[in-house]
Amino acid sequence: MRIVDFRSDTLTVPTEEMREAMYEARVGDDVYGEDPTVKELEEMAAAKAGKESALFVTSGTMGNQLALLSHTKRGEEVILEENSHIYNAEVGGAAFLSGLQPRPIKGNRGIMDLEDIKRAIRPEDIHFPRTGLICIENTHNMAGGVVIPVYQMEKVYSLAREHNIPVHLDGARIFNAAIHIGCDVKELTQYCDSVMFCLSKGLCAPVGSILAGDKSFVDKAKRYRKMIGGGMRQAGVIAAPGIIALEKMVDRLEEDHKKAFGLAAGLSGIGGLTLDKERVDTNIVMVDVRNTGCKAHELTDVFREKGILAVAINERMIRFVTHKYISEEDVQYAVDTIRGVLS
Ligand code: TLP
Repeated sequence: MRIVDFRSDTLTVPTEEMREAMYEARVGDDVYGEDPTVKELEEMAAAKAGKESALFVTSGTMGNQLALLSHTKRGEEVILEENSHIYNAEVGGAAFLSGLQPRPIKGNRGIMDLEDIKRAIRPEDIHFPRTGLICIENTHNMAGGVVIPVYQMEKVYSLAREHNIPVHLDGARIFNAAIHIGCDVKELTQYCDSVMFCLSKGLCAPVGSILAGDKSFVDKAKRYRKMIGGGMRQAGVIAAPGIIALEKMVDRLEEDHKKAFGLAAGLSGIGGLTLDKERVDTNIVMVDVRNTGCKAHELTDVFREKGILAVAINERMIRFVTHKYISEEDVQYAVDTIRGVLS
């Protein structure tokens, strides 16, 4: 059976070139700071993000959690969007690891209103926790791959600066955002103190993410990485495909966006499915299935039987993510199959 797997861009496997680079990678013990390939990746990643320094970490979750640990003190509050990955999908790590109290704000398609952020920043009072950090997610996953515009990033950053609060950017898919805007990724990352981005999603590396910021921040994060067991030895073998990811896989994200627009256009013509195809910014398509009379997971179960894999994110929404290993023909096949199921 033909399988088209839209569950996530994390499903991308390394390319042949990446596998060769893994085989040939020069390695050393990275805990001793002696792995040349990791160093090369970290230097390249810092330069791309326009930051002084960068750290190679095992996952996006680890990168975000190290950022929380490094920016804040226990008992502080972290302002974040209520559907953000850090708040919902990192196993409560903010509370468990950093001792933080989350202060979620309801966003509009993932975008937090500046006035809401202002109101959430705690004034000095013996009763209140201090606001230790503001997090932004760009692109916003659960809002449907929405791109947070540069001006919004700038506004949040200048507000945070007025209050001496650092800003962390969960940029798991920040290159998708930059490609959508048509800007260099630095235009976005200039408005944060730290950024995490993933090499293992649309960029196809098998593993790993980057956490970037100024040197003192990254030095701190490196100690925490060691503490939580993320100090890696001959990590050059997994850093090597990361270098190819940054060098060669960023521009092709545009293709994933085109496939997502195609998918959205196709699905929006099917009775019972609700989505605004104009609102698909990047490689994620969220479809509301309420009007089919079925629950999202019931539909994903039926789709699966037909070889179309997607994720039910709640009772009424299904998420489709496009990536390198889904072709335009696969998209058409999926649309036709889903139309067949629903008719
Ligand atoms: N997202 C995954 C799942 O965890 C939901 C996916 O399939 O989209 N920030 C954002 C915005 C993310 O979307 C993700 C992963 C992460 C952080 C965490 O990255 P990993 O999976 O490498 O820990």
